[in-house]
Amino acid sequence: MGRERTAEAGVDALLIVDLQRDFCEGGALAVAGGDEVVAPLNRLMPLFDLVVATRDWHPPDHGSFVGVPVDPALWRGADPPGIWPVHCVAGTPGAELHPDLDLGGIDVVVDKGQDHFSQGYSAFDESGLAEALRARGVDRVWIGGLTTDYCVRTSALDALAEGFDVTVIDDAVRGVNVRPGDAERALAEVEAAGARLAGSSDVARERGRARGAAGG
Ligand code: VGL
Ligand code: ZN
Repeated sequence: MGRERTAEAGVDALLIVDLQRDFCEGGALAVAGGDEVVAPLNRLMPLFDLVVATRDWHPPDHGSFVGVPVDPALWRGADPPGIWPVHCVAGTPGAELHPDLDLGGIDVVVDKGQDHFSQGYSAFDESGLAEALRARGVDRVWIGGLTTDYCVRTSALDALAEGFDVTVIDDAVRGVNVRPGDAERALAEVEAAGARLAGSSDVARERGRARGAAGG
């Protein structure tokens, strides 16, 4: 069965958030252990009906970058502009998906963060992703990637708000931790908002059973 499952059956999607060079070792906004999420996510990809990868995909003068002047009246979102080093500039090596990520396992790549006047953290912000997932019959979303306290957090909260059943794969995410504990607090927050937290081994076991039962 697998990929031709229809809307009534419920399609399960894996959402890999911003697993890009700039968030990994040697990158412009590297987070501790960023590279470590590649292996578990590669292992999980074949167990899902649909795999979506997002890319933070900023213009070179994005308002989130340090030193870029932004009219505060035009800026949207809770975090102020100008707080991040230049990162994930569209088309540059730093914006590429991690070189060890199994690109062949990814069905759809969604670029976000192009709007000059917002952080663009969420995979669901003006990207059409919720509609695209619903059009494919997706009702459950598993989320991994980078970073726990920003794009994973915001994407998980928005996925819940869009009505998806959400699981965050808690050993397949890593945080920036601008303040110590931010990543942990972000996971607690998404859990309190209705997401499930699960480790990648447990997810793999569950998924194996689900596919076995579906004959896929
Ligand atoms: C992100 C900081 C700035 C993320 C993106 O992908 O979590 N964090 N831009
Ligand atoms: Zn960004």
